[in-house]
Amino acid sequence: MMLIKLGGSAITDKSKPLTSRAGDIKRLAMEIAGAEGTKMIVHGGGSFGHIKAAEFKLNEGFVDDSQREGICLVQKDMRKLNAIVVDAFREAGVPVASVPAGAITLFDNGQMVKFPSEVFIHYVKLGIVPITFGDVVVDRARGISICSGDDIMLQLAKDTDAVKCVFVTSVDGIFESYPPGKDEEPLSEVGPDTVIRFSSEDVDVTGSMKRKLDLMIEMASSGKEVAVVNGLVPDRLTDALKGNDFIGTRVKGD
Ligand code: IP8
Repeated sequence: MMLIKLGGSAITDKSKPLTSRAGDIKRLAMEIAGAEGTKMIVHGGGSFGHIKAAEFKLNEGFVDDSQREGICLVQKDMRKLNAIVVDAFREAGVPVASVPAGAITLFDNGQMVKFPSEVFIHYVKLGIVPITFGDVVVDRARGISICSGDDIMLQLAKDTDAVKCVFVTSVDGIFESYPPGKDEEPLSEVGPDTVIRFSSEDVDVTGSMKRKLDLMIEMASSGKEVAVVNGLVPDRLTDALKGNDFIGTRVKGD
């Protein structure tokens, strides 16, 4: 089984509100359709999630009544993006079921405490690819939290027999510094001992590149093959899924 995260930057233009990369989404769905094996798909928020989530300060929890509108808007927009992704998979001939994280996930003080991976496993047994996404979720202590697609990837990696976890982004892999320098080449492999320079500039409502990398290392440490590829370049995802040599970064565990 493979877990694939379609990152928000690969499937949307993060600088323009509610702008999907429709052509890339269709191609990525075709690439995934072309790879043998069972799969679960997670996607990020990009400009359908992060812009309004930041505007309404949803990552601070429910602290103000004015956030009610933000919660509803972000959930609505994420479902719009999800419908675009679902349509692309259906066009590619893949039977898919949409499983919104906001409907099934419980957080407590910013941490995921309940996530029914069993539902996903069940869909896979039926021959259906479950698709979920980063979302606004309820939080026992804070009212609400933003659940990132990366949190979901980690949980599904723990609870399933996935052997491969591929993160699809809009850049060529993981770099030595964040933000990467002009003309900087990605690292072909990173692990717990790789020294990466992080600046505070690369942060969205679900956290920094450092947090994403820590989650990937945790997955790799539990024995999963973890890869980061550029989804805007045709066939990079195909190569990673099929086990070919690929351009991107392999994440190693300890
Ligand atoms: O893009 C965040 O998911 P991510 C989803 O995977 C929202 O971090 C609602 C901002």
